[in-house]
Formats: sequence, C-alpha cells, structure tokens
Amino acid sequence: MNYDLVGSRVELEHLQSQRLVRTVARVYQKVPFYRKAMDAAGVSPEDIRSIHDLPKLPFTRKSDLRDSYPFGLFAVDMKKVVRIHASSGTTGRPTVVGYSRQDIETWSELMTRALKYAGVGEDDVIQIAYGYGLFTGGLGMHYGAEKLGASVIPISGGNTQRQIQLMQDFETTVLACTPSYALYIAETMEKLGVDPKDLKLRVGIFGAEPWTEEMRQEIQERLAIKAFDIYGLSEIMGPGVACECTNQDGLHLYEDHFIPEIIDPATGEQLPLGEVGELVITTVTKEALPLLRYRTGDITVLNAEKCSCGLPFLRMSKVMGRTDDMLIIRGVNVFPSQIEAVLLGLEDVEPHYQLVVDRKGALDDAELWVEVPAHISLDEVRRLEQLSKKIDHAIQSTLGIRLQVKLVEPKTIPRGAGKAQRVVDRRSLYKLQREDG
Ligand code: DLL
Repeated sequence: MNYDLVGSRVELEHLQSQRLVRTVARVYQKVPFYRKAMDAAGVSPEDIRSIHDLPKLPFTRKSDLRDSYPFGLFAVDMKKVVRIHASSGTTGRPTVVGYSRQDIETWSELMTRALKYAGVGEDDVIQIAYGYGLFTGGLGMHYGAEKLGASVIPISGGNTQRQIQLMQDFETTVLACTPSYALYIAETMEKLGVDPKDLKLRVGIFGAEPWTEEMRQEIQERLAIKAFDIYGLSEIMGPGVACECTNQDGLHLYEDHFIPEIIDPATGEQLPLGEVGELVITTVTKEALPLLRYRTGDITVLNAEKCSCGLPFLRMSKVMGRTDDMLIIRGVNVFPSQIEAVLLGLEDVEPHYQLVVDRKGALDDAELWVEVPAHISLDEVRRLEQLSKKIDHAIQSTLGIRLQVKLVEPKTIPRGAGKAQRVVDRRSLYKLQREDG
C-alpha cells in the first residue's frame, strides 16, 4: 500500500495493527527464538490484537542476532533469501541480515520515498559514495535511486580526488555518503581549489553516523548544497528507515513498515511521545528477518506534529547518541554529539575531533583532541593557549564538565570514507588487559 498521500493516522494505525498481528503470528510459528522468548514472557500470538499490545512482547537485542549467527533468526527458507548483508562489528561476531525478493522491493520503494521527499527526482545524477559491499549503505541507496529513475554513479567510498573529478565531469547533482566524508570531500575541494559553486551539486543525503545541526550548517556552507539526514540500520533494513523531507525538521519514520517506540533504556518502560529515550523498532512487513521490538541503542525523540510535506509519519529528531556511547564523566552524562555542537559553534575550530576516553578509578575520564586550524602556526604558543582556553571554557559552560583539551596538528585526526570514529575508547582495552591477566 502506498501511504505517501494518505494523511490519516487512524487509518495508518489500523494498517500497523493488522500487519503487527500477522508478523507476530508468523515469527511465533517460524522462528524458534521468538517462540521461546514469547513463551518465556507468557505471551501468545492471540494476546497481540493491536499496536497497543506491543509492550507485552519481549525485546530483541543485537546480542540475540549475534548469538544466532549467522541465520538463526531468519523466518524464511534460505531458498527465499536473495541478499545477505552484515555489519562488521567492532567486537565479536558480525551481525548478519537477509532479504527476500519482496524485502528488496520494499527497501527500494522506501529509499525511493526518502529521496523523493528530499526533493530528488529522475533528472538527478546521484553519486553514491557510501561503501558498496556487506555494508547496506551503497546497495541500499543504489536500488532506491535506480527505482526513482535517477542516473546513478556507483562510485562507492574513497578515492576523494576522483569523486571530485566525476562530480565535475558527470555533473553530479546529489551526493550520498556519510556526513564526515562529505566534510572531507569539501576539505579536499578547498585544497584543490575547486569551488563547489561551480559544480551542479545541490543536495546531500547523509547518514550512517550521528551528526549535529551545526555540522549540517558547516557542510551546507562548504559544499553549497542542502544536506538531508537519512537514518537506518542493517538489522531493520539499512538506509531508508527514516529520512528528512525538504523541511529539514526531523526524520519521517516510515511507520507503515516499522513501528517505533521510545523506551527508557534503563528500565525498558515505554515512554510517552515527546520524551527522549532509546528507539525501539518492530518490523511489520519484513519477510526474511522480521524483528520484534528491536532495541536500536539510538537515542532520539519522536514528534507527532503534522508536517507540511504531507507525510503522515512521526518524525524522529536527529539521533543524539547511542546508549552505549554515553559517557559519564564525573557524574555528568555526555554524548559526543553535544561536544560536536559546542566545537562547531566556535570560530577558528576545525570540525575534526576525537574524544579519547579512559577510566581513572571508577569514573570515565576524557581527553578532547581538536585539530589546530591550518592558518594558526604551531609556533604561535599564545594563540594556541587562547584557543585551548576558549574550547575549555565553551565546553565547561555548556556541558558543565571540564575535559582536557589537547590541540593536535592539522589533518592528523583520521578522515575516511566510512563512519567517523569520534570516540576512542581505551576503557575496553584496559578491561581486556585486565581479563588477560
Ligand atoms: O549505517 C545504514 C545506513 C546507511 C543509514 C547509509 C544511513 C545511510 P549500520 O551500519 O547497521 O547501518 O549502522 C546502524 O548507525 O543504529 C545508528 O547508530 C547509526 N546511524 C545510522 N544512520 C544514522 C543517522 C547503517 N542518520 C547505526 N544519524 C544506527 C545518526 C545513524 N546515527
């Protein structure tokens, strides 16, 4: 069903409930993991009659996917699986996800919807600089962009000079990649003396990692484009679970396929609309890998206000951080995104930073590494001191904590085509060393 032009929440909820009931019955029957989990929670498929019964269902966690590596949670025969993706996973086994032909069709349709509402159409030339491969970014975008009828350049990530060359030669109008890579492309253009205003580029479809409103402004200015936020995760589908419309005011979460909830990550209790918490998603149309109440780990807030674009779906705010990214520094909860917002609000500060976290005693201790802008010479001790103080002061007055600011040489914080590593966590290293001996 196409909900693009249907405005009614009542109708939408009815559809969601119908699809939910069907999904629950199906996973109970097809996936031993869910049968066991539901039995253990004392809930049977008949108890689920509408979306209001969601809280009765048990959660699914990333560890459940890992524990059933590789295909244990699949609800269809491998014969019906036409695509497999996987997330690399920094620790342990990767998370493996599968798609039926219908799942690929749905995914393409949702990606088409995302692009369309971001103002992209068949006249556009889309350069897809997300990685192609097991990562869902490249191929996910690719199928949607093709279905839309745009001209697709499947360049994948990396080789930045070539990216810029092709933007010039092929008259690219839309760039799709991670926001940190977009910034790196902008930086490389500046180095090469390419003025983005001389290009045809007008739109960016950026996601796969958290980025702030301040980072959006920075990228928009430096690339002379409008930058849209797209959200997704492989477990649920890939890119295209939610995306901003041209209003750039929250990401419409495609509720005809994914039912969102916000919970308190500590207690698991569902929170009322408008409260900040962990996003939980139930898929209601996936065939190969349906997931009930999947804990995304992403912190956001949902907004039910009507949007002038006409889509009836709730909007999620930009992801504020992850439940496992939150640092507790001397008792204060801190997300890397808050630090990004402060840094980008300051003049003379480059948007390249890393938080190096360590454990001192029972508390997290963080050092904030920031690059010195190229126009300040490393010999100008006084200017460096002033810069360091300025950052220190801004962090302290906004977040209420002190971080040790460490200025590093220009271009020394790693840039890449994939997801930026904003937090270097040495606590796990310490833990591993302790476990080792
Ligand atoms: O990153 C899918 C994707 C590809 C989304 C391209 C958008 C564009 P995973 O590798 O499984 O999938 O990582 C999913 O990345 O749980 C979030 O923590 C984070 N993430 C994805 N999009 C955003 C976003 C892809 N727009 C994990 N803002 C998610 C903030 C994001 N975080």
